[in-house]
Amino acid sequence: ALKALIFDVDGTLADTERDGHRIAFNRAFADFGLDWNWSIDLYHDLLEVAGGKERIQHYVKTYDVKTFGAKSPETDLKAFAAQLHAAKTGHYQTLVKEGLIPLRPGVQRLIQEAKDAGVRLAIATTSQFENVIALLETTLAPDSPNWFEVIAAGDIVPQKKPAPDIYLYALEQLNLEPEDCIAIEDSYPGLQAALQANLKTVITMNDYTRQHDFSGAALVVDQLGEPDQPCSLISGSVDK
Ligand code: XBP
Ligand code: MG
Repeated sequence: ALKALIFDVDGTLADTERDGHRIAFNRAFADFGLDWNWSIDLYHDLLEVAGGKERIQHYVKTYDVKTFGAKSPETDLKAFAAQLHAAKTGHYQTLVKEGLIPLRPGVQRLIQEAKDAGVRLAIATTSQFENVIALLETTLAPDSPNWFEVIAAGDIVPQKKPAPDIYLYALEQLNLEPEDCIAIEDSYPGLQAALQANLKTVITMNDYTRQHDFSGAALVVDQLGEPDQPCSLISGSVDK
């Protein structure tokens, strides 16, 4: 029987990337006097690399950015990315707390129904812990972080998605076997992480992940659905 749902955050609970993380990165770049601008299209490509600090380093290396460290050229890339990322986290929190990033359809309903049915709740995300808390408090309910027994986030494991580490950590903290749980994800890297942890996975895709390969998912839907806004089934079946 199903004992727990393990949720991804970015792209799954809310569309946080385009109007949240991306804008926050750009604001941090401006703070540091950098002329970098992550457009919607560029950010689509950059999303291949999970984790904000990792994404900044990937950008500098892959796009041959010469101007990094405008105000601190002497620091190495990893340290510089960490400084930039700290500023980005501040901007992201501001955006989230302004209420500009709503939950996706069906998320509130599913979490409430699971809670009422005694299904345990957990989170497994690449994002910073404090970003997850801000999003939950603002969109779900002020006390909603307490609804989740485990909030596995950010740097708590060394290897980010698509590595399974964050899911393995969540399972260990829940003290459950993968067959007792379902993961809910939106992206290819997230699906790989969950599948490698032997989790049955439901994909709720979005505009940034529509083209991803979701082979191996138990179910793929376009969103989680509300009574007046049913989801469209893309592949899989509910009794799988
Ligand atoms: C989410 C991410 C994150 C966010 C930024 O991936 O890739 O990196 O873009 O988060 P997933 P931080 O949904 O698969 O967990 O800047 O807080 O790292
Ligand atoms: Mg995601």
